[in-house]
Amino acid sequence: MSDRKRIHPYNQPAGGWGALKALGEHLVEQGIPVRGARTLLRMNQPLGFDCPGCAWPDPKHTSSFEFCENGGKAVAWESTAERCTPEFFEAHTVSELAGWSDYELEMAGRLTHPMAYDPASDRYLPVGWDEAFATIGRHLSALPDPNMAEFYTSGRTSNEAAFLYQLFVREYGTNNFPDCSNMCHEATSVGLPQSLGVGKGTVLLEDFDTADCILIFGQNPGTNSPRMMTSLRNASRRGATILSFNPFRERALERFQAPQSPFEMTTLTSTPISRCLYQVRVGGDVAVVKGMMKFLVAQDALSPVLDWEFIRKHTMGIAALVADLKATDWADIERQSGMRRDEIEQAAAVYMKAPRAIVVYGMGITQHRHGAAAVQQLANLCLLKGNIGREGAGLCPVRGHSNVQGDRTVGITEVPTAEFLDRLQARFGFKPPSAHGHNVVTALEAMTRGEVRVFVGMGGNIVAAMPDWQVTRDAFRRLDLTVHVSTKLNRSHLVHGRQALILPCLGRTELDVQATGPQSITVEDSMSMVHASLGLNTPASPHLKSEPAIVAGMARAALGSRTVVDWEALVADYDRIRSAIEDVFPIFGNYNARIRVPGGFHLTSSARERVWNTPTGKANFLVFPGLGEDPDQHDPDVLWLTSVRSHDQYNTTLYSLSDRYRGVWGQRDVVFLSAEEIEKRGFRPGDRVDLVAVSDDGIDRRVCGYQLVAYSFPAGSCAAYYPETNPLVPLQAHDPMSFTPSYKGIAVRIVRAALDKAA
Ligand SMILES: Nc1nc2c(c(=O)[nH]1)N[C@H]1C(S)=C(S)[C@@H](COP(=O)(O)OP(=O)(O)OC[C@H]3O[C@@H](n4cnc5c(=O)[nH]c(N)nc54)[C@H](O)[C@@H]3O)O[C@H]1N2
Ligand SMILES: Nc1nc2c(c(=O)[nH]1)N[C@H]1C(S)=C(S)[C@@H](COP(=O)(O)OP(=O)(O)OC[C@H]3O[C@@H](n4cnc5c(=O)[nH]c(N)nc54)[C@H](O)[C@@H]3O)O[C@H]1N2
Ligand SMILES: [Mo]
Repeated sequence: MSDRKRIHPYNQPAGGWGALKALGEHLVEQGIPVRGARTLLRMNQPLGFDCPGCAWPDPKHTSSFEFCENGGKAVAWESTAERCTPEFFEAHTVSELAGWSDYELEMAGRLTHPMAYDPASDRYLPVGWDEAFATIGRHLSALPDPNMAEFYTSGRTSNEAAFLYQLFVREYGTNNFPDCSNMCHEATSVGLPQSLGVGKGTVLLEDFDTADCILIFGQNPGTNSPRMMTSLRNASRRGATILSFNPFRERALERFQAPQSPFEMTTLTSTPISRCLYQVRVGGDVAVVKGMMKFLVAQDALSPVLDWEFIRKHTMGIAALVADLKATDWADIERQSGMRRDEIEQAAAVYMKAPRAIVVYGMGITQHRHGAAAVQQLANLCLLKGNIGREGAGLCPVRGHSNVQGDRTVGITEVPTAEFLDRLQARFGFKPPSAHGHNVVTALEAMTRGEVRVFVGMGGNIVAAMPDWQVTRDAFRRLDLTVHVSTKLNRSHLVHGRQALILPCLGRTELDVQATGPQSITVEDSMSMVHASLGLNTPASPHLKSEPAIVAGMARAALGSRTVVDWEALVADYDRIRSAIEDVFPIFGNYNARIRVPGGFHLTSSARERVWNTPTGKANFLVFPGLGEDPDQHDPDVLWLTSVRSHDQYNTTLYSLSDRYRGVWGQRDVVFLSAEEIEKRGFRPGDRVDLVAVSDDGIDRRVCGYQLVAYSFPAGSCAAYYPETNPLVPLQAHDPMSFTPSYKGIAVRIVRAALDKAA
């Protein structure tokens, strides 16, 4: 936090000594230099807890200690020595806290007591658990229609808590499950089933050991899934070709120094990662992928390079795809992608020649108005070469939150299938609602229309994570009751309804003791491996409850005598929750036995087996007409802004104000763009500007006083940090298929700062 404000390039490789130093400093800042280090040794171990950071898998969860700077920061953040107590809330009104930065709010430490908002004093006051549950029960029972409540989930929630949560909410009577994945990989969950019949990836960690080529689109592994660097480094060292497509030359995509390698650490050497790093224009990926496929199809006409045996046996729609590619002009592809034809052909040739290829992608693909279509074009690219369902090959969406994928698997969805609802009814005996519920965008729209009275958040910080802050905030302030199950104080607690509750819960690292003894929970990683996690730290406060216990408390209070579920029994022993999950979802067969095997088990992905659960019974080539152009894009003054994570943040949580690899220190109000784009607009690097969103609804959306940073960045594009730039994203700017907000494709103009705060 102490970094002096400056822009100064960082020339070291990703990882290495810089990472060790940064984590050491972070443990000191959280007041746990020794205890924190000890806690880290239990991360991702057979009898330890699952890292609460990202969803990248571990080598069978049986490895010796694997250093990960950002996993370490996530753990230290949760195990901090700081406490946010009733005395803290006594000392600060909510209006005062609203003026604090997000960083300062979370630095208050772990929440220790359930708290209820008191309008008379404008403070949160301590409240007993029973009274808190009774308040929730009273509000929910009073609603004339259960669809007037929203039940949000953030992806750290365990399978057990998530399953109980959906059980409670469905017995209560709604499918309103806005979820963090609506802002994240929904484009995958919606796009891939149409292509491959399953909304998940098709690779396992071991596939990285035999892939000949790895393409990485719009994902920043060195920061957001640093343990992935081990796989990439090994692949690079054994000669696999890695190509990256990203507007930034992200350091970890260039070179990586493995903290695990005594040789690299002592000789200060590193491993090159990407053979080429293509600086694609923001939003230009559909064009790149179509260009690559156009090249493959053209080559195939000369001599076959596509996997025709696979295409004939397993797919539908090749003719329409080929026709669409033929009709697409190279000039348009070049303009939209920001890449030259020869570069795209070079990349395509590498992919063409590779016997086995993995296509990896992240938020740079999904968070666009055409996110689901972009995902489908990546699936097309894989299908052309038969790169699905064989060793060393496949599609690899890198999930975000450590259990966002598991939450979906166990029923957190606003669009449940009839089969799932039938099984739920058969197992529990109540009739769950079948009408589709709200996702985050439609929930907010309903809130804005005044159709929602109660919001319950199972983790997360939705008010900061959502687009269009003004609209979001107005909507939350209209509610009768807002409830947040949280570990730390955040913005969502301060933008509250008439009544508001903060319910503090145990974190992943902490011991969870219920009536039958200590409990473990389970999570599913990005590659569909399910394994147990056992917290061992003493809880941050004796007043915390586990997420499952909190769900049970809310359920009993809201459902009263009408519930058919024995909530006490389920919470007393999480094995019983897992048995219930298994009853509803047969893929979890033998759940309790299988998670006791170190490393856990794999939930099969049908596409990996080349079983296509699509309406056609085949994998589908899907055509996306056009290249994802946007109406405003031919206005030369408009820049396409992408909002990204710094190296020192976890979503809305900031660990510091610096971004080491990008050379930004002590500040976040910066915008990256090329020197040419700066000059073209009559500015100089270092000038302060306002970013003004371009939209046709007449609303002035702007963020002010941003410093221009000259950077190697594609023409027509710029980047700044999430969540500060969220006010710029109009709520209606989302993918029509998946409703994913267009966080990475925001049309903006830059204007001289109204208030020049340059110092
Ligand atoms: N330490 C840490 N770990 C995390 C998180 C965190 O915040 N901090 N968040 C977790 C979550 S919930 C998620 S979803 C993941 C997010 O992990 P990522 O998917 O890596 O997310 P971002 O950093 O938002 O953006 C990814 C990359 O996309 C690039 N990009 C931006 N726009 C475009 C574009 O139009 N095209 C292309 N090709 N690239 C583009 C950016 O430059 C960036 O390198 O990480 C998870 N892990
Ligand atoms: N502009 C822009 N906006 C974005 C994105 C972007 O790239 N750009 N990314 C989007 C993405 S990918 C995501 S996933 C969302 C993230 O949205 P969320 O998941 O809603 O946000 P987080 O910042 O992860 O939530 C942090 C809070 O979670 C609580 N918490 C932490 N651990 C636990 C726990 O174990 N249990 C409980 N109950 N609570 C806990 C703490 O109180 C903490 O303050 O943001 C989205 N918003
Ligand atoms: Mo995410």
